[in-house]
Amino acid sequence: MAAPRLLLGTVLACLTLRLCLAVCPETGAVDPGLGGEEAQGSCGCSTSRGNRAPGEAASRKYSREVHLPQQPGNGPKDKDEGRQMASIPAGVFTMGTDEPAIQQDGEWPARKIHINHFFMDLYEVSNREFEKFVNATGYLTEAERFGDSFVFEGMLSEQVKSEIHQAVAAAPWWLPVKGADWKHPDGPDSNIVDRMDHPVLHVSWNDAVAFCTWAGKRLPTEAEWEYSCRGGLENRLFPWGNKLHPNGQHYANIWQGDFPTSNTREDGYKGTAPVTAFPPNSYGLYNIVGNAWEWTSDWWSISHSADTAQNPKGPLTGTDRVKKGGSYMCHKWPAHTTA
Ligand SMILES: [Ca+2]
Ligand SMILES: [Ca+2]
Repeated sequence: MAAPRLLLGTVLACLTLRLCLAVCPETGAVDPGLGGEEAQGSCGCSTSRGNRAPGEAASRKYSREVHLPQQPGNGPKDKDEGRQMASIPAGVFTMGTDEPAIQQDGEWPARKIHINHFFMDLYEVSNREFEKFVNATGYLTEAERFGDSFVFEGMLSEQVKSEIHQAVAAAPWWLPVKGADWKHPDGPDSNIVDRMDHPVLHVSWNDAVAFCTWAGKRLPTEAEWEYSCRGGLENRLFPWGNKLHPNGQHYANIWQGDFPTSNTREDGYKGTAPVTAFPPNSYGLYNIVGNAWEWTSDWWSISHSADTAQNPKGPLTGTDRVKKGGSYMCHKWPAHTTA
C-alpha cells in the first residue's frame, strides 16, 4: 500500500494514471468505474523501506519478447486506437508482506488474493492521450480550476522559484506554483511540447476517473495493480527480479543521487521519461514502477485483513486514494512490487 505520507492541498507533479478494463467472465460486460472524491497526496518517496530480498536471480522472464500485448475483445472501443492493453490472466498471488519496514505504510499483512482476468493499459497515460480527452470533452483539470499545483523545486526555473515564499514543512521540496498544471508541469513558464509521449502529470484522482469514463475503462484496484505489477513472478522485490540493476542496466526511471539536491540521472532522465521507455515487465507493462505514481481506485488504509480474498476493492470509505509504483523522484524502495 503506497502510503500518502503527506497531505497537500492539491495535486502533484508526479501523479498519472493507467487504466484497466475488467471483463466479467460470463457476459463480457465491462465492470463500471468507481466514484470518487478529491485526491490529495504527495510523491511519498522514501528511502527507508524494508528489504526482504529472497536472493533469487534477477530479471528472469523480463524481456520485450514475452506476453505480447492483446486487444480486449469484448470491451468498449478504446478512444485511441493506438492504445493497447495487456491481457492479465486470472490467478492467485500474495499481496503485501509480513515483514514491513514501516508499519504505517500499510504494506502488511501478506495475504492470498484471487484476481479475475482483466486488461491493463500497457503504458501510463501520456500527455498526447490526455490532450485527446481534453479536446473531445473540454475537461478542465482540478489543478487548472484551483489555479495552482505542487511542483518539485528541482524542476522549477529560478524565476518561478523566486516568486514562491511558502512550502510544506514536512516536504520542503514541494512548492505550490500558480499556473502549474498538466500543460505546464514545471510551472507557468514550462510546456509539454517536447513531452507529448511522457506521462500526463498534475492529474487528481477525480481527473483520472473523468478520463477513465471518457475512455470507457476504469482505474485498477490496488490488488489488480499489484498483481499486474508482479508480472507473474513471486517473492520478487521488483517487477523484474531482486536486483535493482541486473547486469548493470536500469529498468525504471527513478532517482540516483542524494535526494533532493543531487540528481545524477544515471538512468538517463532527470524528470519523466517517455511512457514507452525501459523494458516492460512480463505482462508487457511499461514503467509500472518509476516514472510517475499511478492512481488506483481503492481508498487508502493501513489496516488489512490477513484473510484470503477475491478481487478486493479496498476499504469502503477513506480520505485518500492509493497510488502505486513510485516516480522519478524515488529511490528504489517505492519501486518495490508491494509499494
Ligand atoms: Ca531518473
Ligand atoms: Ca509508473
